[in-house]
Amino acid sequence: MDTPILTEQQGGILTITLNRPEKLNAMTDPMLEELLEALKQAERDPSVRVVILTGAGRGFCPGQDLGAAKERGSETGDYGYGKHLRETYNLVILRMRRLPKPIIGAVNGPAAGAGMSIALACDMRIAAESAVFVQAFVKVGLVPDSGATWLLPRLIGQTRALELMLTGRRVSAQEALEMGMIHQVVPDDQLMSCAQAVAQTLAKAATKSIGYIKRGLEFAATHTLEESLEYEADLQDMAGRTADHREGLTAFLEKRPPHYQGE
Ligand code: LHQ
Repeated sequence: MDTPILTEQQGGILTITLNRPEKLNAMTDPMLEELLEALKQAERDPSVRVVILTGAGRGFCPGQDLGAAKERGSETGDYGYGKHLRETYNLVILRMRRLPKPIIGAVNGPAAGAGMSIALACDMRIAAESAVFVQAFVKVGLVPDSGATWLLPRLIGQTRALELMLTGRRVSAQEALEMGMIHQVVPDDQLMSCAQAVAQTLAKAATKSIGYIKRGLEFAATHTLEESLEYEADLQDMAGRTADHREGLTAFLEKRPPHYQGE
């Protein structure tokens, strides 16, 4: 197999491309390992301000490679899917949600099963017109995983999430937009330029502030208002001490655009 994950950095934008186009980028162990490594590198490297995640060819990601899953002996029960999830997908999803930098999912084609979960774990989702979203798990006798049970109802509500999970039907990019699952639908040939344009704006933003916004929303999703007010105050303490906040204030008072360094 060729390199299963491609990475390319231009300015502050790191593009991670799932690269197994002949199988719509179905996930294998090496892909999951390399994706995790690329996310760790994005976190470590201060020059990375934004991540774009996309797929090579006509697919985004149809989830676990079902051929590989079968080969590993799932039918005889000597290989546990739970262990596999805990050691691979779960780490990827947590790493994405906790990355203190924005991730834009440029969904270029089918996002199914755990591949849809990976799209949902991005902070923003821009989809090509021809992309589809599929809660495929039920179609192969499995359950939504890789964060789908947590992420999808929060985006589109329990009623719609349950319907998609129970039927496993294909949802077009347009319908996903109407449901509030994604942020934008664009013509196929404009997907990457649109994702780049959003990324360029975010790459010039106050990166620490964005990291704290992600943390605040994640915390609030599982805590009370009182706890969230406390957490907001802690985050605001930290944001208030950043160089970018000082620059934001100075720029405002000097009536000029701010120049954020991500510090
Ligand atoms: C695939 C796959 C695929 C291999 C398309 N595998 N080849 C996590 C961890 C541990 C254990 C278990 O589960 C999980 C979570 C999961 O992700 S389970 C859910 C796995 N995903 C699915 O069930 C989705 C299966 N795929 C589809 O439903 C369709 O392929 C979609 C809707 C994604 C796209 O449909 P089409 O655009 O009509 O394309 P296609 O079906 O013709 O697929 C193109 C090729 O990609 C084809 O190969 P071929 O050699 O015949 O051209 C497919 O076999 C291959 N492919 N998904 N998951």
